Amino acid sequence: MDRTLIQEILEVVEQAAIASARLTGLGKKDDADAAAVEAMRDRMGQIEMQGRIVIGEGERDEAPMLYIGEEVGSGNGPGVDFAVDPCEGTNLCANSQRGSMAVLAASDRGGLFNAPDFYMKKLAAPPAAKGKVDIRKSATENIAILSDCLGLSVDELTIVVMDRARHKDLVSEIRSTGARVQPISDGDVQAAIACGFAGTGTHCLMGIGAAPEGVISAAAMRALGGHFQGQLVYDPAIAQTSEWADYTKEGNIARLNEMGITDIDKIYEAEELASGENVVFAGSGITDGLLFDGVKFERDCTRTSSLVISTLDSTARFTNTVHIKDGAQSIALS
Ligand code: VTB
Repeated sequence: MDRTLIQEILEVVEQAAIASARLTGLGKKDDADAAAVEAMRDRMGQIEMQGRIVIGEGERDEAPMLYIGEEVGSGNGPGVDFAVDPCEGTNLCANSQRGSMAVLAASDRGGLFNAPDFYMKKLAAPPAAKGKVDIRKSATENIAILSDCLGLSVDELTIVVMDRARHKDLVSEIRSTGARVQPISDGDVQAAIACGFAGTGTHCLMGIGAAPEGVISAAAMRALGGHFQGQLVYDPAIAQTSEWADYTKEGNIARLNEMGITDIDKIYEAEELASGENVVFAGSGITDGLLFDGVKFERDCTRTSSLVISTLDSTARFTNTVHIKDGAQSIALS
């Protein structure tokens, strides 16, 4: 991968965000997702690369586009692996709530963990706490470490947790330390990455979300130097999700084994989930969020706000783009 790819990747997430944003608030999450998928795939097709989807919309037989293993790009140029989530937070987008975005992670061939469609216990924290907090420790211990590393009292810390039944005990424990809990209905990628930046008011993400999204978060946090660890969850009694109503622990373990994952309790560091020599994360807001705004449609232009984090040049670029419409007459400064 080289730096020219950064601009192309930015445009990929911008186009996906614009396509989804047209369906914001219509209550049609599948349509919003499909629009983002199509736009993302179209723009990827214009890139001079031998691209491959390693995390996408699902297996080939269940997803018409951006399925796992699909080749994208012109077919010439560098080999690039992609983990994509064209509309991360489809419910947020469908209900016009904060935090929905088009995201992807890219790396050299083999540089992204092929995460199964499982759940993942996650711990994300700022760079100052990297390697000091640990997913093996209790929430109480990690909160004390965070307070120390960040120079904040415990009651100044905000810990984001997805609002799910499975987190009842975790939330009670966090509250018992005096730290503040911020529940989110969806969108743990944005919450994880927000931990990487001072000033977002988000200090830590704890709890269980989806594994594929964990890889995208890990790529961003690795490039930022933030803390991210993940551990696959295979026990339906822990995941407590209706998605797994017909699944058993034994069946899930067998599925993992079939995928070649035998060390089922392994704790993955960000550098293992996103292990490539170079890693790029890109996200563009569909709705307004913690890190950037959503798409704004105006008479003469469409505005997008995005973030690209890259190890290629050690940058995190916040970009506002004005996409000028045909026949535009005047573009306001902001
Ligand atoms: C998780 C989380 C995502 O959806 O995938 C969640 O990682 C689904 O979790 O950010 P449940 O199955 O428990 O509802 C998101 O919140 C949005 O895609």
